[in-house]
Amino acid sequence: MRALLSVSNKAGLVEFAQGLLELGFELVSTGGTHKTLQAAGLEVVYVSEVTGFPEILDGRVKTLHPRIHAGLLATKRPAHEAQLQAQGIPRIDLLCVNLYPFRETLARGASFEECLENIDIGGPAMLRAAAKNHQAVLPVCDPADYPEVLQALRTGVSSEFRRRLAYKAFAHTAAYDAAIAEFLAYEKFPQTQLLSLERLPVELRYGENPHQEAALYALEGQRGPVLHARVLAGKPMGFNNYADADAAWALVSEFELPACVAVKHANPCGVALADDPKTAWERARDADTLSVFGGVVAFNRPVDLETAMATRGTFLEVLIAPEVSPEALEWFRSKKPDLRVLVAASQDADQREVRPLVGGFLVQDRDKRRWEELSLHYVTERIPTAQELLDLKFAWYVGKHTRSNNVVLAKDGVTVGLGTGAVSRIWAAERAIQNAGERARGAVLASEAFFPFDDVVRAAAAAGVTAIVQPGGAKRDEEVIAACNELGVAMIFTGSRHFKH
Ligand code: 93A
Repeated sequence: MRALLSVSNKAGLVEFAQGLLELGFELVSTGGTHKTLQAAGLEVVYVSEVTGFPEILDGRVKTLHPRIHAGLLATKRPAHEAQLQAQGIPRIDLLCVNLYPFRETLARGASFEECLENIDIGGPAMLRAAAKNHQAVLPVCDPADYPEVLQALRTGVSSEFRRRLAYKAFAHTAAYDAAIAEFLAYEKFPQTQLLSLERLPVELRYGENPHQEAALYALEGQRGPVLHARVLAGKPMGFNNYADADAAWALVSEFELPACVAVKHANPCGVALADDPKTAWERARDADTLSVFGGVVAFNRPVDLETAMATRGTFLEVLIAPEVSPEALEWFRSKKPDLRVLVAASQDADQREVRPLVGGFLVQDRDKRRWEELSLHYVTERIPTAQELLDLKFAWYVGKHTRSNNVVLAKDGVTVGLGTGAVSRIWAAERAIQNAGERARGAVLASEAFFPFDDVVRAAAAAGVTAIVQPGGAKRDEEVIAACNELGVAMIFTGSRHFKH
């Protein structure tokens, strides 16, 4: 058996090569890779000995040779075997390649010439050949896979494993080429905007509705905490599950205190802070016991058995958390076998999000603005109390993650009334107030965009709301402030709008 190794990223290379040697592989490799392996004292053949041709043009031509590509593309069919024999071409059984660091070179602001030089030609050609011929050649392109590949070689390589490696290789070269194309197309485009799509190997049964087909794509270079989350239990994830889990995770990730967010149809229906996740869940559930049914819940703290058991009696589609204890997982598996239990990484790394259009999508930076970054203006005679201020901050975060127009009523770290996705602001407010009922008394109100008139202030004050946060900046701000002063309501302007459509 023979392995060809040609890698830019030399991480884990020596251990991997050592493992291959122990399995009886003969190793062939290119200049730098060869040097690294030889320096580690491993036996390795230089690629020129196979091609009978030197590396030329500063390494631009090293493996681009029929003796390499025939070794990669030959199937196990007798005719192919005979042709290899006739030409004295060695068969390659495993190809380990990772590509010139094009994106990294671009990202560090290198010159145009240097970026061009870092476009790998030979690497993708070999990787694509091996991936096409994965029934005969194992294509390995990610150092993270080395241990699993060695393990598979020791215990037997399944056809599923071969296919997964082939998928990865083509996804990798496709994203690589897309980044190059984008680099050439948009000379003035900020480098950080480079976008490549990768389709994930997740089979969605259908889209938003059963008669729609759907697929899951990731933006390369983004961590996509929900689309890359680990599904530990329950039914397979569906289109709406992903959408709602994403919305819930984005909101719950905003809070420093233990929090629980319940989401229905991409909007929060109950959000609460507490000293522990179990209480946070109970408060979020009780915020709107009707809507939480069939919802998606997110926690920003590990879910333990106590918290898990507190979900008894509420039908939930998805639960997502940074961690789920083994006992909690066991409980979910036996008592709520359909519940999809997800563990996700933190949200912070991601910069981009997309919004759907028919036939395409809009891309934008995520709205990462935090309360601490706002320049708050206390515009009324009365200023909010310390408790009101805490609730205003809480309500503001909820509003930031709720479909526009929205109005959020909150009290003591729990949402008491939510008006979401309304086409006019007063309707959002009326819905929130109606939702809250008696609980509006002593609550605070957040609005993600300004008030065009003083009607929201008057309706809120009549229901017992005592403090308001909104961006300000409307033509009639003076009237709105005057209404607050007349009614004894404290109001803060943030100067920052948070539409979400
Ligand atoms: O310049 S290339 O496009 N021409 C080639 O023939 C070729 N063969 C392998 N780049 C080529 N490679 C790439 O060299 C591999 O994809 C890998 O990234 C790198 C490893 O080079 P070295 O072993 O010299 O460090």
